[in-house]
Amino acid sequence: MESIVSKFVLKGRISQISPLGDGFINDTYIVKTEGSGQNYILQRKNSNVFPDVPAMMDNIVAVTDHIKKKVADPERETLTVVPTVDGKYYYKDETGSYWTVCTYITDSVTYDVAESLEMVRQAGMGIGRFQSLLSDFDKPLHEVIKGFHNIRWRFTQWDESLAKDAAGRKSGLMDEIYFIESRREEMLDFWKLVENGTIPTRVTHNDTKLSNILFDVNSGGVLCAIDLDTVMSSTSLNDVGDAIRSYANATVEDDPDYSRVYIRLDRFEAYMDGYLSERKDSLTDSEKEWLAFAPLYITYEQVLRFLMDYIDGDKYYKIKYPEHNLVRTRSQIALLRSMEDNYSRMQEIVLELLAR
Ligand code: GN1
Ligand code: MG
Repeated sequence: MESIVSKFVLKGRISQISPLGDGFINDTYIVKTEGSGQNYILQRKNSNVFPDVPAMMDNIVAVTDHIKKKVADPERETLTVVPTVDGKYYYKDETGSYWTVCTYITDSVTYDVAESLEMVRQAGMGIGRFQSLLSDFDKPLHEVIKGFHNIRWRFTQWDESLAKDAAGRKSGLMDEIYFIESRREEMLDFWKLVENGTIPTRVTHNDTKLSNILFDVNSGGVLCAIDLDTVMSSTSLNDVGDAIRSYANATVEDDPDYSRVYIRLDRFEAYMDGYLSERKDSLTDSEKEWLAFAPLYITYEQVLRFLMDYIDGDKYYKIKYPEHNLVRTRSQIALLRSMEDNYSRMQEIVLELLAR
């Protein structure tokens, strides 16, 4: 690994390289150095998930350069990608794996479960600010994962996956498959509004779960959104929806005790409050109208993706035990049911916040 790190322009002498975090997709390491005060994040990007890493890094560098020009502290308020000695933003090793490095932002921390309402509110502000900073970004972005949050495309994959039944698991999953099918039209109806432009397309993060937001250890405030792998054009509603999916869940997203899974409306409100304090004046009427639905859409998509991966034989997400994707599926179904039960209250909360 040291020989890989040596391909990048790092300050200081490498003293330690160790695994970091719990990402579902990439392999992440922290690289500690001596003599420079600067540590780094090294990642092996998952080429199964990201077929074109150079295009992905193009997106990330363009977006972070844009943000850096606008913020007070460009080293802490967005990621800094570190180039290789030959001026690229990735290194491809002999086995074909792609590696990237960015700086480790000191005195920063991430969380898997929200610890306070204020933290949730800060995170809402953080994503709102991320979207505002990129509202005038006008370069085209590569579509690094085809149809990432496009449920029409997800259904195409889903139908193929069911037809193939690669792992022979389908027959034991009738309740879960029925759950997906019974909501297919409702989700497509929402997506049609994105397709026909009623809901606008913007630069979005697309993976706004809690652990992808960096907080300042000392102030507790949000520093920036990290894991920019999926920065693309989509509806901003997805960023809000995916955040609520993790911030407002009373427990972790793969809790096997489904009785612990439900949407906390106080956290939903705190997140929306923070988000709207940044974005209220910039959202269109259609975005405001569908804001409360966004968490249902993205949680549904997540159920479909976890279940599809289980049906496919666990090819996409890293798993920690054989039934992990099924547990994730069922846990997220419990969350979606809770959102459905509370949907009218969620709509009221959004209206109250917009009226303030
Ligand atoms: C993945 O990369 P990571 O672990 O932050 C996934 C997201 C899912 C999430 C579920 C590229 O996110 O879409 O919502 O797991 N990222 C990709 O926890 O598929
Ligand atoms: Mg990711």
